[in-house]
Amino acid sequence: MSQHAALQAHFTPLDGTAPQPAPGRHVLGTVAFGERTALSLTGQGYPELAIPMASPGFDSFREVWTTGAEPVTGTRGGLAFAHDGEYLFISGAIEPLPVYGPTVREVYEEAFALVGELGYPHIFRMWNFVGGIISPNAEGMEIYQDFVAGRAEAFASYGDGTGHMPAATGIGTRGEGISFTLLACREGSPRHVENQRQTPAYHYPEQYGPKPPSFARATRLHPAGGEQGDGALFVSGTASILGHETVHRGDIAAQTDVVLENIAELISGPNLAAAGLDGGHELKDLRLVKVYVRHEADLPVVRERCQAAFGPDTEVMYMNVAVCRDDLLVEIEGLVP
Ligand code: 3HB
Repeated sequence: MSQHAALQAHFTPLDGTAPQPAPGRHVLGTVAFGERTALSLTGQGYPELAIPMASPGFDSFREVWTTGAEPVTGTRGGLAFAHDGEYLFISGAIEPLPVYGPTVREVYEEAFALVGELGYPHIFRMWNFVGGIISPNAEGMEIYQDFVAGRAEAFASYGDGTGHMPAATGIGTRGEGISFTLLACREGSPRHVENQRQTPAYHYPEQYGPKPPSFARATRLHPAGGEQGDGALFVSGTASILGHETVHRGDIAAQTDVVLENIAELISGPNLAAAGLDGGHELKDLRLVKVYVRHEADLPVVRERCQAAFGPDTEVMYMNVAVCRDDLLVEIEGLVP
């Protein structure tokens, strides 16, 4: 993130040792992409969400969010949180259920209520980890659609609708149950960005499910007191979708190229200008990239294309999990600091 921003993130190995923040930095929260499923306040006080996303040949790692101020931490219901006066980190976990919608609605509403109560009204990034994402629930509905419906109901009572939907990822895991992490701020102002190549997800037609997914393609965080271009640009999970349709079914190389082109367009000057934002970026500016690959055997092709597209300073982690449509083979997210 920019030198003005107090919020930063990095990846560390998942080797059992606690992350050591740099002098003057404090851990706000972590996400462990490993073998376990758990949500807890660690011995050091901050929340850690553990998600089963690791597998042989792919990466396991911890994502560590740090700030410049000492955080206050706590738990409430199924939520664990930490906040530092400007940034709030919340993680939540829902155990495996036959049907998720009503519980997703309840737990996300709890999280949105906490955002309000603690005084961090602007959610700027969410990650949703959905076990069995394209499997049916006990009523035969795809679990992703079940999840999306519950989340949409929760979002209906948060803010005033589309303008407040943050950048997000909605991705499969190698376990069961649903968990999430959100980041919100007090004084800063997030600006949500759509992609001129893609239909806004919240306007998807009904063929994909009864409710459209509640997220923006990207969010730029304008930190309190900063200049417009100071804030990080958070890029949502991006797939091989043009308009609202999956393109290049069954062709991993072509899907990866479309994903990279979609992100390149999303973060480009002209696309940001269409959202009223200044600046413009290239793929090599991305950091903290996560690449979700549906089929294990596709990893070499995806890796080769990503290595060619990203810069030498781009950290890239690969995971072998399902994506939210059964014809999507790869999804990529990241941020521009
Ligand atoms: C979501 O439903 O939050 C979501 C799903 C995706 C990509 C990004 C966000 O496949």
